[in-house]
Amino acid sequence: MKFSVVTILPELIEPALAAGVVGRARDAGVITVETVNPRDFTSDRHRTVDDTPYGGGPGMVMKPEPLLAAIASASGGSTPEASAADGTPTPRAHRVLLTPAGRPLTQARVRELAQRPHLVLVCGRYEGIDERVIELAIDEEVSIGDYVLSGGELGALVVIDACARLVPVVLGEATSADDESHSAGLLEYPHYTRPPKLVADRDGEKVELEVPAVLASGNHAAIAAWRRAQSLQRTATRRPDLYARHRLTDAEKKLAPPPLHARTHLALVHHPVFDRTGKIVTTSLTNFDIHDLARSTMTYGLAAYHIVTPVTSQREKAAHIASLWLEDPDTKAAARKPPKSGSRAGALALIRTADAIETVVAELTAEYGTAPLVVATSARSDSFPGAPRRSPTELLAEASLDPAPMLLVLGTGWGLADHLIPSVSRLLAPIEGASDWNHLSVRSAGAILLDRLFGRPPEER
Ligand code: 4GY
Repeated sequence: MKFSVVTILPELIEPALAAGVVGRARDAGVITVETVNPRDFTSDRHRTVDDTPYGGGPGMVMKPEPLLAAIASASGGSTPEASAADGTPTPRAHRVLLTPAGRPLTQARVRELAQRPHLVLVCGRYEGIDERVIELAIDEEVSIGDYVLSGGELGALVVIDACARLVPVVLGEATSADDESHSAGLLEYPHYTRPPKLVADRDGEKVELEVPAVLASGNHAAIAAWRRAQSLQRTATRRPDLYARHRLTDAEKKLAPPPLHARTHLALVHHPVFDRTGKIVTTSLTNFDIHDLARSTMTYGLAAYHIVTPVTSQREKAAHIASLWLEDPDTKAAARKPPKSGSRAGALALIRTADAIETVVAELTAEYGTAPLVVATSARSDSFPGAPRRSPTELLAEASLDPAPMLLVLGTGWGLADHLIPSVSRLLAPIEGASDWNHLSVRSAGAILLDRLFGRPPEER
């Protein structure tokens, strides 16, 4: 594979490619790197490559003519394909400009670029290059990240390094590059080597760090499973964006706990909540809230819906409304195949009542053998000051791999009395629209939230 770097600072390129894997690939002739300097394509006495910007503003712009000539010289040929007439296949190189305005470089894009026999990497300097050069002589703009460098050279080096390690070598063992492709889209598992017990100093304190026992067990299946689980866990916590896009394989599903929706419980809290004046009150049940949130609970496949009120007669009323709803033939038919048969018949366990949120927490702890992750929702961003904020994606990433149940707590009235609900350990960011009038009904907010967490995106239907 050949790389031609178009740059007015060729001295930046050479030394960075002399050592390591890339250096050896060059020595072996697997890749070749040349530099082409636009300054060598000037005709004035000062070898000028820049000029002032039209329209004014700071800095200079790279002149089109020397740059165009350098790119043409580096690329060979002037047509994208070989001319079929003489039959000699000499297609022009693929011409890439390094710029923060380009398509983000990913491993998938690197794999595509590495298929090309010849890449021309064009490096801008100053404030930028004349736009017409891009129009005339650039096939693709690539960005190595959302920051601004003083020139494209470091970007070109990144592209060369990432491509070079994928180019198959003629001699020697296969690189570890293909090992990564089957964990594509996930972060790597942690690596260890000897010694098995590392004695070291951490901030003046002597510590002993051991290698995870499974890695020395000789059990290859167990090692592979551990590594895959580590990959999944790291990706979920460090890169929720990558994790959200990852489709779990059947093997990975076995490593992961049951789907989060099936162990998520919804609680509608009538006490302790605020009234409009900030006083702690107990609100009354409303028929709409019970019905609509029950429907949402069912639609999104949650484990149960808990109606929380300290008033005994209100709990009885809730149980009555629930029984009517569950007796409805349509509801019955849908509820006959509950996601997982729990302790009681699935459908009847769908709507439950409790005197306090702590009671629900205790029930779930007993049922699952582990305490639930209690997540509050609030229209006010200053409530639950001690609980870390989570976006739905972050919450999914965090809760999906942990086998504990999740309890989503919705408040009635003017919101949950945060200081009286200490079991809450996460806060979902408020649901906001474009206006600053923010008074969604609890059943609307609940439905939106469930869709953000568990709704299948339209493109997957
Ligand atoms: N980010 N990814 C990047 C860059 C420097 C002014 C145009 C980046 O790839 N290249 O920051 N390049 C600028 C400097 C001219 C290129």
